[in-house]
Amino acid sequence: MSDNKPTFHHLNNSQSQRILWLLEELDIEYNLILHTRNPPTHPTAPFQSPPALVAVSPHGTAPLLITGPKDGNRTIPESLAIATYLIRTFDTDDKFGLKDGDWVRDEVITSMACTNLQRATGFIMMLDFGLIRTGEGPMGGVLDGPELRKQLGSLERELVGGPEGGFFMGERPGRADVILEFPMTMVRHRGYLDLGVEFPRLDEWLQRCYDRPAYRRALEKGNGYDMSVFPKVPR
Ligand SMILES: N[C@@H](CCC(=O)N[C@@H](CS)C(=O)NCC(=O)O)C(=O)O
Repeated sequence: MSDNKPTFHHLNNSQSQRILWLLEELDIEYNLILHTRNPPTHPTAPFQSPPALVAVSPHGTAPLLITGPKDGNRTIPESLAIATYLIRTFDTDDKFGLKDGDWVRDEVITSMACTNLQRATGFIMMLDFGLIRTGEGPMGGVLDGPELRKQLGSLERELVGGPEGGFFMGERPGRADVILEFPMTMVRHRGYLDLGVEFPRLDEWLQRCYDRPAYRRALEKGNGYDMSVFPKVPR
């Protein structure tokens, strides 16, 4: 391990928090570089990545992982690619089940998180941040609310019908749980709907993630994770 220690570039109030959680769940050594978003008063790039992150990241975004020398000091952007690399490289006991566990289920739920759920939360985020207007045309009313509820309904059914233990992948979080944490935190922090009332099993699942000792350590090591800091534009 000592010859293959990765370096993780993290950005506050961002989806890279879930990778910090994964690093802690894996219980490996890593170098951590904390970046802070530009201030809201920045003339051209408010809340965006600061110059030090832009300088190292091919897409100017976090999360970003630089592998250890054994793996060629390779730069890996993209949450899912980083998560898969970390698990394949360091989960030697197959705790995440990507080798001999139900990796097909993990792939399906990860895909739900990264495609339909991401699209639903992304659309509401654009309304929320005032980037687009809503209610115009028949699809406006579908995407603004019903679509998110449909995706969360599918996920809740997967959770309830899945293996026992409280996480999507059973008794401990899998890659799918880690990837889902961010869109679900967006729903909770930005108040897109009341998870506890509408999707109580998902709400309990999210709390279970937050209660993991590794999750708490990741919060302590990071530099803030509050997705409500971005201004809400009234509609
Ligand atoms: N598809 C990428 C998205 C990464 C991304 O957009 N990260 C945001 C934080 S949530 C970011 O770095 N924003 C700052 C910027 O774009 O300048 C992933 O899954 O990791």
